[in-house]
Amino acid sequence: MKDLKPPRAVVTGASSGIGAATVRRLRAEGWDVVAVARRTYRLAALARETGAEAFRADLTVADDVARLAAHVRATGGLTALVNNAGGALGLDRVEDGDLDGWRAMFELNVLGTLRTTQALLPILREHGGGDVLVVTSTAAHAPYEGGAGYVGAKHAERMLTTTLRLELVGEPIRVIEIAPGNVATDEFALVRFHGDAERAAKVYQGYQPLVAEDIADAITWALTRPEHVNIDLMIVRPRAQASNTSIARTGV
Ligand code: 8X3
Repeated sequence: MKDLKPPRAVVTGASSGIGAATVRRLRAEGWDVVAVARRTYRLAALARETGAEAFRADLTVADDVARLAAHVRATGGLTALVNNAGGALGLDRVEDGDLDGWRAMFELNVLGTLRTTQALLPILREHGGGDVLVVTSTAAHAPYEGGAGYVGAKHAERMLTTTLRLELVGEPIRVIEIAPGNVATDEFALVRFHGDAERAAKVYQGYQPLVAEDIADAITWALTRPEHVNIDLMIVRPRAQASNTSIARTGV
């Protein structure tokens, strides 16, 4: 049995979007939360607002993740790791793909999740088990034109997740994948398009996209099922989106 009361989560990518919404929701449900991101000023504001603990770390840096694990172990342990940090860079055809962008996407989405999971999994075991939840994407399930770098990284992250579930069977650890479709957040599309706000806004025009709270809701629901229930995979899209490339838009 998981032994922490209240339960305690580490949420990565906590400074904005789905991560910040998840911190708020878990705190509202009575969880202790360690909110992890690179930007300390945003983390500090979130910590003040929610009572979460802020921890600055860059998940592409091994020493930062080791410090995070040491901190979590020394300050009470862990019930759930929410691997949310990630992102897309560019929307280029394969023939035009930017190698540095692809490398950065693999570093954060794949190796960041791997490194963080490797570092924190032993702490889940020390506390009678727990959850490894990975926020992938519908890009982890099908390609779209211009998406290959992100689609490839998210497919790899998904395979890390499904393989881990196979490897841990029999242990009291659940491995959960939440795969969001189009979620209108402040930063996902803006970062993808290198700060081009007009192009970013177009991604969400003419239909009702998901909001970060919708995914925080799914994450919280999956984490709070009875211990024998493992939500292997939840794909969550806006009603107006039938696939990565089929979106019913009006007025555009
Ligand atoms: C976000 C969905 O379609 O931009 O992960 O890849 S998409």
